[in-house]
Amino acid sequence: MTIQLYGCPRSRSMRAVWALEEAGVEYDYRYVNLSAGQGRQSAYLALNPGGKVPLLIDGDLTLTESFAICSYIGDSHPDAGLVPPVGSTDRALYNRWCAFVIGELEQPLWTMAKHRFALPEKVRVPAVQATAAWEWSKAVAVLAQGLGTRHTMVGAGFTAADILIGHTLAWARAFEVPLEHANVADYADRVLDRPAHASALAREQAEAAKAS
Ligand SMILES: N[C@@H](CCC(=O)N[C@@H](CS)C(=O)NCC(=O)O)C(=O)O
Repeated sequence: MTIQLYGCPRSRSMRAVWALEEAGVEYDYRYVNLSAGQGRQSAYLALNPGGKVPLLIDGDLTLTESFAICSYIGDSHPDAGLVPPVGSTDRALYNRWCAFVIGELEQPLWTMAKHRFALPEKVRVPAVQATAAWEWSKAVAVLAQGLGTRHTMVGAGFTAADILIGHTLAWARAFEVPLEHANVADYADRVLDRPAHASALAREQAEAAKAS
């Protein structure tokens, strides 16, 4: 059965679509128009009670969380080399950097987004932007140090850790948040220049346009 990927342009579903494109997997894209509230409609909540994207369905498996989805795509398509082998040092480091993205790197950007537009206006706190910028500086400094002169974040080649980090750096650029470190900026240019990233962007946009 063909994989179904539920997503929306300019969201974290880009990570899952990018991984599918890197792995050369065929998939049906299901557009969830978040701004129109489709993520909160009962049909979608029945699939994902969290109401969020990305969501992947593969046969009996229904999976949320971009980190888990990217790793699943990599594990189930080992030839793509998107995840290091289970039990290896590189797999441990891969898990470390993916968890760092979710728990540390993206959090200041998410705080900025929540207090700029995502939360109801009455509970937004404009002053938190400066705190989030400070937290971003700390997190991106850790990334810069871990990256050093490496070409990719883990092991010898491109992995889904680069997808999660690359997407988050593109998110920072979209928010006009500086990457602050030359090695991080060069790395972002490099990973975002991959053909699979361009295909993923084009697919999400085309599917959204088709559904509108
Ligand atoms: N931790 C989740 C976060 C998913 C998430 O927050 N997705 C946002 C879009 S980037 C969403 O669907 N928001 C809709 C909502 O909260 O109603 C992941 O990494 O997949």
